[in-house]
Amino acid sequence: MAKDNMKEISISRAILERYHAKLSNCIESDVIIAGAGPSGLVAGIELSKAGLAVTILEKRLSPGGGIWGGAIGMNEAVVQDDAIGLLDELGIAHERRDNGLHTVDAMELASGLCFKAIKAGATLLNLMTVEDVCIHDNRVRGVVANQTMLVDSLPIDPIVFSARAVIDATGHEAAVVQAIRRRGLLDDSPARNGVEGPMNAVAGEVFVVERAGEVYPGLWVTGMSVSATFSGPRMGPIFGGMLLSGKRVAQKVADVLKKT
Ligand code: 48F
Repeated sequence: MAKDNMKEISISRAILERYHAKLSNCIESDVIIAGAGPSGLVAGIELSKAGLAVTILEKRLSPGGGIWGGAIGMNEAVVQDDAIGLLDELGIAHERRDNGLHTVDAMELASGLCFKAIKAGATLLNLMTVEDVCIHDNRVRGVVANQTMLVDSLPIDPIVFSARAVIDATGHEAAVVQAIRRRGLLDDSPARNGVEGPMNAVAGEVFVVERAGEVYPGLWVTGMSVSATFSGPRMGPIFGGMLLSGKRVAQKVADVLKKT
């Protein structure tokens, strides 16, 4: 066989073998995080640093969620004082503004969080859409996921990623919570009807941190999924609450998993 041809075969084989090893390894994790936006990535960093095996499943090609576009496509993110310690820990630069606010280059924030999550030990799979949840003995035990390109296009079955804990970090979609809610399994009071409230940046930022937590045995919410689940306010282009919500949920999940 020609030498060039041999090299092409090696390139393809290297990708196939490495990807499948990675995939096979994360079929069973300590924690599955659905969605790689700011809250999911911070949760992934913190839980990996705590020594847990973390898999992050992201439906899009690029992880980073709503960070990349800043606001109306202007790629600066705003972060408040409370979350600056976290940015410093991660080595992400920021510039002070008035009113306790800082700007961060959105490209640096998105790529920095992805980089840190992987360096901390998390496995990040893109193009993987979480479409359902696994429940055994009234506890979430994993998620059902399919390649994004196949979802709604071909009748091809998904696979299951199992875990001791699942975090819904899918943003406004709250995809894992919705999978439970549509079966009537969520304890739904009128205040938890899944419709986000109108914009209130200050209240919203507090809400996503305070209410980040377990919503069903084995299932936690963080970031905008918190607002979508508990009908909290929208909050627009400010990201500190998302980062702190990811940190808070990671602490809660780590506490529970370390005890079990
Ligand atoms: O939307 P996203 O950035 O969520 P977040 O971490 O942060 C919200 C902020 O970006 C922004 C804000 C509030 O106004 O400041 O909205 O709560 O990231 C969610 C990620 O989840 C992915 C989606 O592509 C995005 O990268 N995602 C959504 N649905 C699924 C999913 C799904 N079914 N499976 C896998 N990933």
